[in-house]
Amino acid sequence: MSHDVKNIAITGGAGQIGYQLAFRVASGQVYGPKQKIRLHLLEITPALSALEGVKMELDDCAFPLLEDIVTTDNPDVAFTNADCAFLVGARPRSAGMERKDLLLANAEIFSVQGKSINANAKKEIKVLVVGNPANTNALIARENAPDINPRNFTAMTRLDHNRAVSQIAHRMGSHSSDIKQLIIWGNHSATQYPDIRFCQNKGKTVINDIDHDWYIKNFIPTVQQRGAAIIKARGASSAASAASAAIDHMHDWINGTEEKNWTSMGVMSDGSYGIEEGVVFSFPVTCKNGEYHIIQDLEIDAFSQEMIHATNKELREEREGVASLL
Ligand code: NAX
Repeated sequence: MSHDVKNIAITGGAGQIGYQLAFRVASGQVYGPKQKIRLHLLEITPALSALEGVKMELDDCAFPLLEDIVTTDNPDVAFTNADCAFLVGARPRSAGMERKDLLLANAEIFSVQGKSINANAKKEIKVLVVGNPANTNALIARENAPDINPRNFTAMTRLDHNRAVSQIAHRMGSHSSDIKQLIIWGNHSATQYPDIRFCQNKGKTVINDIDHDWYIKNFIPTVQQRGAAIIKARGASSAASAASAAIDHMHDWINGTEEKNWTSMGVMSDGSYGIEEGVVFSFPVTCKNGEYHIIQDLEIDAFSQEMIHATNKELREEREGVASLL
């Protein structure tokens, strides 16, 4: 591992997820225990005072790997020489706001940030979009960064993946680390398809030990609706688990996925599994040497085809909704 300082940008640094993520990144959980890092935290102007408080707390942790903390409301400062970026800050839906308006409000944020990344970040930057609608926001950022490899823009479905792993582990009476080869296909939304057809528990395929009715009527909706269930229970949306998934996503992309396992990442569609180019779609991937590779040639049965089609259709509609910014 190189000993130069890595610049890590986090947008929405004073938000719920930012407040979890910044500390875990600063403690070395993305690049490992030897890599010095510099945090670049971006916020909107009214949140700069709260962001200053986050900076004060980061200082108070005296993290051995943290060289410096930059706080700013200027994307061009935040993305300067960035090695990786977590795009978390986004516009929440306000009362009476249509989904279409939310899509457009966020599209503007991510088009500005895409341009700024293009102009200021390192060309090999790795970008993870967490802010919703994450897949389409990643598409917009990527389309506005023509000088950066489109493969470097990804969206987060790792939280859905981790949620699904945990549900299967509970069902099988196993530990989550025993559960491998699960897949989240498509959009980070209620149309996502959590697929356990290839999933293994301690090296053994689980599908034959899982009640089909439970899989269809309980497991799939539980994973799809988990975000809403957390809001109901906690009175606030998932934050620590979202930050944890963001760390997992970036860690595995940089350092590689574990042997004999894969993960789910929202990545540029390239025709794999009939998903034509033009959307950011969650696929099963392995990562090695800082690159991801979509697992190829998995069999797609009629039910899976239907589910994958539905989530692809939603992503194409989202794309239509922001066409003016592409
Ligand atoms: P918060 O509202 O707590 O924080 C968002 C922060 O972003 C705020 O501090 C806000 O001032 C800042 N912000 C807004 N616009 C900005 C801009 N243009 N530049 C920089 N900062 C900006 O939301 P939080 O709970 O942290 O969630 C952040 C985003 O993650 C939301 O869009 C949320 O929907 C999304 N999520 C995505 C998940 C995923 O799996 N992909 C799961 C968790 C989460 O729901």
